[in-house]
Amino acid sequence: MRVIYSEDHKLRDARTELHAGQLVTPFEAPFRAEWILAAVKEAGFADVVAPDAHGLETARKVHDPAYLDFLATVWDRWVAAGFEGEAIANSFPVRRTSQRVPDNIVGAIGHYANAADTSITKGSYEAAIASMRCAITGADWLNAGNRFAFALCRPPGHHAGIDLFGGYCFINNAGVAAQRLIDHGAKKVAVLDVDFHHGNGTQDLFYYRGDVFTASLHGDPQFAFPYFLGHADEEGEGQGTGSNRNYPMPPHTSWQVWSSALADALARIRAFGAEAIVVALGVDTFERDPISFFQLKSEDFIRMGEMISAAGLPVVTCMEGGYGVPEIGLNVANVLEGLEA
Ligand code: OKP
Ligand code: ZN
Repeated sequence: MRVIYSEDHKLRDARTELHAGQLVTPFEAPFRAEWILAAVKEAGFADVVAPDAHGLETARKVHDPAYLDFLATVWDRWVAAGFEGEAIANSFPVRRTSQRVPDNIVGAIGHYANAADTSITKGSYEAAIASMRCAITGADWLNAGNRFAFALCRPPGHHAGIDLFGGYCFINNAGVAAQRLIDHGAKKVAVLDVDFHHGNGTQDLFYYRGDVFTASLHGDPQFAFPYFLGHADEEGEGQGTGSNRNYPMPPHTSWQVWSSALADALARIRAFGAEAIVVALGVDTFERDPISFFQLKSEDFIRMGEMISAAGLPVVTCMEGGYGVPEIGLNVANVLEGLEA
């Protein structure tokens, strides 16, 4: 298992998250990656490397280039407007509104936001680029003929859509990794999203494409973020018809129920003909995660890795969510151990 990690994740260190009507210290904070790295090393995964210095070529194939330009410049534009707080979207193009991009930075940030929970700060873009580079470097480890890589991505990516940020995500790392595998010759790949939250961004990237199968196991959007996508009847459209699968599950879902959804997703990934799996790994399915409502226990994450490994495909794992509790590191290490078992 090659582990890819960049110190530059620390550049993403917001002071504020709009949560429950207050500006709180963000759940998605630098300690997460530090705890996960420490636990992964502690578990014996010692092959830790820095990512290669990739540009935006791959990201431009899954994101709107104008959106990537927005991400690169939003902080400077916010500061130039004279604002002193962090950049938070508060006005959105919703039903029956124009979808043209406003010149004004407050309008532009609303245009590109899918949630107001993600304050943009100095360094957020640079950290997102470093995170994306970890994912590409992980994909390239598979392209070189290896079976397993773990991209310790931070900030996460699976809520980032074609031209949308939010849910703590800016660039869709798992989506970029999938594109990288395709660009290096894979005909078909799968993104398997086991984060507690629906991978709405990843679904958006590939919804009309037949070369990337997307599957997501998550809290039912009737009750959980991202609320507006993730239902079981979203199956892909056009060339992508049948290439998206959602497994929304209710509060208190335990390993027994969750793992049967995983088994179904893996069977469909095999039937699709995927040559590799990109796992969007959130460990916020853990029973004590502070913002989620599933009931997985630490030992369940070993079984999760074993089940994914049994599909017999190369696997690049990209870090997504998992918050607050010390067990996030152990739970990630358990998945990696299960993969290699
Ligand atoms: C990102 B990932 C807490 C709930 C609203 C959205 C959660 C984003 C989760 N304020 N924030 O999928 O773990
Ligand atoms: Zn999550």
